[in-house]
Amino acid sequence: MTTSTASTGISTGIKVILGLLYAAGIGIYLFFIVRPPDGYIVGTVLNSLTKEPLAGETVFVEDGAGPGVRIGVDGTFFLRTPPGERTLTVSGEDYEAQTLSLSVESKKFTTWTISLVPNYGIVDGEIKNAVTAQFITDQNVSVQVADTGLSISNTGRFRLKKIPPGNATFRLSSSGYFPLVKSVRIGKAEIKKEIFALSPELTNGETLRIVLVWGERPRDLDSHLFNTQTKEHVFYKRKGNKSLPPNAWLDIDDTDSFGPETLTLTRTAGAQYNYYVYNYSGESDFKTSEAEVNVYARNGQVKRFQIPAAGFGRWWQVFTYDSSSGRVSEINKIHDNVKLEKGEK
Ligand SMILES: [Ca+2]
Repeated sequence: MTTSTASTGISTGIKVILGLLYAAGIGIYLFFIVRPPDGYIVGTVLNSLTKEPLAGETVFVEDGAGPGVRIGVDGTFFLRTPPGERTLTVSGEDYEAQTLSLSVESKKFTTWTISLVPNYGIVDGEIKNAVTAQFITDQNVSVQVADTGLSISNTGRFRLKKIPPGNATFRLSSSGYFPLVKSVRIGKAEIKKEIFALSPELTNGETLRIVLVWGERPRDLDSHLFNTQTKEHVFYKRKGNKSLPPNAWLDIDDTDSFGPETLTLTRTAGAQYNYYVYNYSGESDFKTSEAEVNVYARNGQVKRFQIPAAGFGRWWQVFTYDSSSGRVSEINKIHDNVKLEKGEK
């Protein structure tokens, strides 16, 4: 009797286990049979700034239902997912992650285009000859952005992406031109146009070159060079002369934003000069002009002046120049107390 009861207990246990296994089998079977087939999401990931697909970038697309996918080299992706309301997360190292909700139907393709906002800025550079204001198209110019590893070699124009927001230091060089260093202030998710005006090396008679560049506004800034002894005044109305007095010449007067506006001096005898920039069009404040003056002597750049952050007026008094010593002395003040007209020639 005792053995029989024990035997009955064991067989009942086996039956329960078998029953459970059977039920589980049915459940698994039903899950696969009854569950509706997956749907598909086909998408393209764009850069919100350039509107171009993020080709070749490392960007992941996930919906929480699986491991997710990485976008392809053409910026597109294909994700198989259970049907229903899905929340996609799209993320990449250089972009703000984005989530979006969409409805996926079984066995159907849902197409999406997603724009990601970059965490970086883009500089569209124009490389010009500072004396002619023409694009340098006959030879490559090397462009490097300090501390970023970014560089490019190009003629005429270039586009550099992934520039960290803040102040970027650009270094440009090309045969026959003085190397140029320029600070560019760039914001996150900003495309900024910048002029890079390279000064040709000075030839025999030339002693000093002054290159003015600025931003989009004001449209028209003007260079003024004033000889304090002879009262000779070189500016857009009196362009001067290289080989005769005043031995200074306005190479280029730019009137439609960015510059370059360039002056070259040839005088070697002792003379004192004042150099000013005037906010001619005046539709916006000098301090926001991003104006910059580069001064070159025979051996290359001797000074770089950036528009002061303080001051009020339409004149920027930049520096004085003593042609005997070759000394360029900084003034760098914005004010209105300039009367060039007195005694000028
Ligand atoms: Ca001008």
